[in-house]
Amino acid sequence: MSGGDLLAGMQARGAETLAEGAVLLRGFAADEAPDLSRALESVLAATPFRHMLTPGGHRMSVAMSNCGRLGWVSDRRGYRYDERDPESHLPWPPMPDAFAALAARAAKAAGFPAFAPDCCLINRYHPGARLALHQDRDERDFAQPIVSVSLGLPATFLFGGLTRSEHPRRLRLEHGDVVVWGGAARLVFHGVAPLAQGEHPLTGSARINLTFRKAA
Ligand code: MD3
Ligand code: FE
Repeated sequence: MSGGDLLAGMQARGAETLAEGAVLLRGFAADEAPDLSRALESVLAATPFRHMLTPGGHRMSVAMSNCGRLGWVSDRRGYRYDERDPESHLPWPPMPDAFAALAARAAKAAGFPAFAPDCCLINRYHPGARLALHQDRDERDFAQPIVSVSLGLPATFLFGGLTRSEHPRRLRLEHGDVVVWGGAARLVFHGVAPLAQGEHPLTGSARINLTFRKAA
């Protein structure tokens, strides 16, 4: 994709380029956050948050669930996408229309008009929860972007380079912020610093992050 296409696809207001391929849309989801939260409640009624194990046997501090045709799972056997919730053995709940529509609209605003995610990984952070620096590389096609939506308490997002040794930049992500990670930014190392205490009117003492992926 050319820079011209990227600019043509952007909204006139609110799009900020963090690095080549990484577009921050501040507050993009703020107005619809209550609708997203309601849809999320019905997903979680079917497939509640759980703390997965890393392949090394550590319990993740971030609680996770999924919706869509595929869900990201981790256990002693490794990381992978699976069509079923390993707890219930049932298919993951379908992606709510409001989720899919938001992800497509954000991707389009960042220059990816054809993004159709098949997975939404739902991450819940309580104070102290963190996500160590990692790359997302369990997906089939790295030409597909990842769209992330932040809800509730703010977090310090860590945003490194293509090697683990590159010192990460810190970026505060707030309620309603959406980031589209495509192009050269798709394989950067990233993580989340331990969440600070707080209260948010929509999510209480939690931060929720939705990451939309085209996994298959
Ligand atoms: C940059 N989640 O679920 S969202 C993850 O806030 C994950 O819960 C974080 O990293 C969270 O894998 C960060 C921002 C994000 C998500 C995916 C990315 C940034 C990314 C993939 C590639 C590059
Ligand atoms: Fe990630």
